[in-house]
Amino acid sequence: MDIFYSPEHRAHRGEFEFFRGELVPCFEKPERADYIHAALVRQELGNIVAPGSFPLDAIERVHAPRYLRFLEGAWDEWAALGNTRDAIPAVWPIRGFRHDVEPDSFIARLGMYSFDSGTPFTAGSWQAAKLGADIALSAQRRIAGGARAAFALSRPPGHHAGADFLGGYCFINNAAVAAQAFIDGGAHRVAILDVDYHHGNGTQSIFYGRPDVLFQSIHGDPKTEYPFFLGHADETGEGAGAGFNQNYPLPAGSGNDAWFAAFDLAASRIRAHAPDALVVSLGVDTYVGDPISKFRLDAPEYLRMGDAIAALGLPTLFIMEGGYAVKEIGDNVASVLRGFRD
Ligand code: Q9C
Ligand code: ZN
Repeated sequence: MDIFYSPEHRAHRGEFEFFRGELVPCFEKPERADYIHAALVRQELGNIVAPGSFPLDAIERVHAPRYLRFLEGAWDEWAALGNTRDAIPAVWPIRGFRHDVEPDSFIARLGMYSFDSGTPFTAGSWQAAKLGADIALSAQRRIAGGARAAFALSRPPGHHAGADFLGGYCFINNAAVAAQAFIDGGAHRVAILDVDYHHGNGTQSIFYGRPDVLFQSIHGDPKTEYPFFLGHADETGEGAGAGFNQNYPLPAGSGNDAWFAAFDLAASRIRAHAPDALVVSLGVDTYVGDPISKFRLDAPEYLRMGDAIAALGLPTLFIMEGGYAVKEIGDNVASVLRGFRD
C-alpha cells in the first residue's frame, strides 16, 4: 500500500514535558516517525509518497476556524513577546467558567484551546500539524480513488485534538479530518477504529452527536489512564449519534487476550455499521515495552492485529497516532501492515 510521508514533520520538535514534577525530554519526538519510515522501507511495505497540499477548508470541516487561526499565528505571537523556548499551556478554564470569550493574553488563549501541559507548541508545530493533516487527506484521496488501503505516516499525532482543543501531543485530528473527507466525498457511513493505548477523546467529541461516523476505541481505563476524563464504557453517543460510539476501556496491565476480546466486540459493531470506509487510528503504544503506557501486547500481536483488521474487508486508511518505544515502533507498525497484506 502507498505510504504517505514527508520528512518535514521534524519541524515539530518539542523540548520538554512535565513528568512527576520534572521537565523531561518529550516522548513524542521526531525520531518516532523516522524509525517507522525506516522500518516500512526496509520491509518494502509500499511506495513512499509525498503528500499534496490541501486548502484549510477540509480541516475546517472538523475544527473551529478561530482555533485554527490561533494555531496558525501562535508561534509568531509567542516569539513577538520575546520568547524563544516552547510555549507550554499552564492555565485553563474549568467547569463553571465562561469558555466562549477569547482572552487577549496569549498564554490564556493557549490555555483556552488546550487540556494539558504535555503538548508544547514549538516554532514548527503549525507547519508540521498542517502537513500531518495533508498526509491524512492525501492517503484518504488515494482510497477514495479506489485503493484498498493506504498508510498516513502523520506526525504529530491527532486523536486527542478536538474541534477547538489541543492536547496529548495532538493539534489537528488527522483521523477526523480524513473521516469527514470520506463523508464529503459521498460516503454514507464511515467507521473509526482507535487502537491507540489512550482514549481518542478528541475524535469521540467531534463525532459524538453523529450517526454517520461510528467511533470504536480500545484503551486503558480512564479511571487510571490518560486522558482520564473521557473514554468510559457508558459513553455511547448523544442525540442522533446515540448508539454510534463505543468505548472498550481495559485495566492497565491488560495483555493480548483481553485486547483481542475487545477488538472482536468493536469489529462486530463495525460490521453492523456497514461503512463505506474504515479509518484506523493506529497507535502502537499498546506494546509491552512502551515507556508511558501499560498494556502488554507482544510484538507478534501486531501481525495478528493487521490480519484481524483486514478481515473486516473494508477500504482501510491507517493513520499514525502514538507509540513511544522508539526502537520497536517501526517494527510494530510494519507488522500491522504486513498482517493486513498477507
Ligand atoms: N508524561 C498519544 O499517544 N502524557 N498521546 C502521558 C507522560 C500524555 C499520549 C504522561 C500522553 C499522550 C497520541
Ligand atoms: Zn497513545
